[in-house]
Amino acid sequence: MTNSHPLDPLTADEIRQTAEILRRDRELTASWRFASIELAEPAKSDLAALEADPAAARAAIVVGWDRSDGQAYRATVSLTGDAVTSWEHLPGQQPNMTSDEWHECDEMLRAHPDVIEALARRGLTDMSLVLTDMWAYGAALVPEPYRGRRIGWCDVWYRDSEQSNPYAHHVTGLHPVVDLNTMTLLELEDTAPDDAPPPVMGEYLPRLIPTPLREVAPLEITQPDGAGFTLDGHLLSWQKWQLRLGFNHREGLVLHQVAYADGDRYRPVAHRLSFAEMVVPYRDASPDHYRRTAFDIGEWGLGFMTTSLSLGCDCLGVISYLDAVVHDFHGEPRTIGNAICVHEEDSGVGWKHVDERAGVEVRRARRLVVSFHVTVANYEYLVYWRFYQDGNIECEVRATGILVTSHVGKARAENGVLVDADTYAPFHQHFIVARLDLDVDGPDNTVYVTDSRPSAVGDPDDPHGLGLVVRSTALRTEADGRQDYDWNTQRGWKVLNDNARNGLGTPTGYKLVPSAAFPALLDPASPAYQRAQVIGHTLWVTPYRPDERWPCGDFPNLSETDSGLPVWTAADRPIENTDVVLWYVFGLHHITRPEDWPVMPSDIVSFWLKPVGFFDRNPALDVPPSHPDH
Ligand SMILES: [Cu+2]
Repeated sequence: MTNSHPLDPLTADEIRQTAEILRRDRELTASWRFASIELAEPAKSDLAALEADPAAARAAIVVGWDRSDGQAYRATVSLTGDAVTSWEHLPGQQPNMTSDEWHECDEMLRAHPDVIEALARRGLTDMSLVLTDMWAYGAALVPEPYRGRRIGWCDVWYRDSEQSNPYAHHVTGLHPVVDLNTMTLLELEDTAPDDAPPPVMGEYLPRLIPTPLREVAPLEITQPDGAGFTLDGHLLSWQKWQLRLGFNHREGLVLHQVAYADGDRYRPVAHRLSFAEMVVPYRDASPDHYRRTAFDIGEWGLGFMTTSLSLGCDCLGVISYLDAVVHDFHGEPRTIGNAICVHEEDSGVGWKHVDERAGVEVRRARRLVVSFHVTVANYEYLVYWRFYQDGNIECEVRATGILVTSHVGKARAENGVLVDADTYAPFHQHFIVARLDLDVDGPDNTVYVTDSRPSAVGDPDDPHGLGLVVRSTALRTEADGRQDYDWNTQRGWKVLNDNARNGLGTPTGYKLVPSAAFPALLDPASPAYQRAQVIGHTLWVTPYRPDERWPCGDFPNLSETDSGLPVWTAADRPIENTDVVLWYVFGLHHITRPEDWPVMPSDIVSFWLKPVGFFDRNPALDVPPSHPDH
């Protein structure tokens, strides 16, 4: 029997109970829809007391709306108290889109006579081969008569056969605009009515591709004595690492209370690590693409789109899986089996030296991997958090799946690349905002920007100009905390605890090693930038506030401006020697290639958190040697 913990995600029963309490106490009608139901996570300051209390209170946060008038509300529901404890009207806000609406919209459009007729004009008559794909978009681009309503716009796709790639043939020029509350077609844009999709090879299933499969030798990972980690409920322990796994509809996997054992105590490294937003502007201004600015976390939710993993395919070796529970828009729980994967991996050589007398001394490196996979319509994001024996934490993201394409027609050919016959893939960017609530040896930390600066020839103390100085500058307020990467100084950021000292007498710390960072390359006046001003900097630093979770605002769906980080940080609050949260913006600057078609080989990006003076020496000295015969 595993004890529950105040940070454990809501169970299926708790989700059901939350919906029932809210329906009962607020007398909700049949037109009510649940956008999100999640654990009301205890504030950091309350956690210790709650952990010690077996009857600790549990609560849920609900966001929903009434389809009949479009009004949205946010509620807190006490599960232990069986009551609604807060109810907030959210005028002018659109809660996240739901996959139920996406499916309803697809069904409605595929049965709509105007859509059927528009497709027939192109020679496309089998509606079972049609997929319509609804996107959310920015308020500034919604046609004037529909402003303020819950609006989606759609692509129409046509597949060759039942099992064919649904995203192989874009029906270019055809875009339904839909009111999602009345579920009615408002407009059917049709700018290329006679264009039949060209023949392409857009398939990836073995039986549909024109190439025989290559031969590969079997490769199996075995751990004869089982895995080296233990998973007790949501508490994960492996060698010297310990952490707690969380999950919600929006962030998907959340890592809590990450700590490293030093002697007989666990030293905190991070209180909470997650992805808080993903912004994907497509950089093509043509009628088929100008509305494509996806907020995959704020509009759709990584948790809602998490897919089940399969052994031997998604993860290799001795695996433990955790299920996750989300819900539909009626508040009914939905369990995602095998949503989170935990396993160990060999990671090559960890350290090595060859000495004439002592001989070869070498250690294999091992890492603990916690991962989940997300399918956002045509695209996949695979997220891996990796914990190493030397104290490093690596966060890797793989992007794969099917590119968005259109037929060249009116497309702006300079904004993308040809990937198949008359088939063009626009350039785009995937900005991911990682929310890193580090607690290095406790909550009170200071972030320092580190810049490497060379000496100049002629310095009396350094006549050959060889010296390199690393200047560390404390970030004292939120204005300082807006940081951009600088290649010329190999800029990085250290999170130090100035109240703690290592054995060398210097503050203990972790370093954010920036990689996969790139500039927004968007005019700040553009509607896309206005909604996601977070992408204007590589790093933002804020003081911890439990309710500051979403960098582009609580409700980026159909938003006009970014009501998150730019608004919070306008107060320019102090961030020195306090509980800091780092918001790191990284991702993929996706200049599409023919090789990304018909299914994209994983594009891989990552960033690292590395100990810097957290330990007195290499903490992996105690890793035992492997047996050479194995
Ligand atoms: Cu991409």
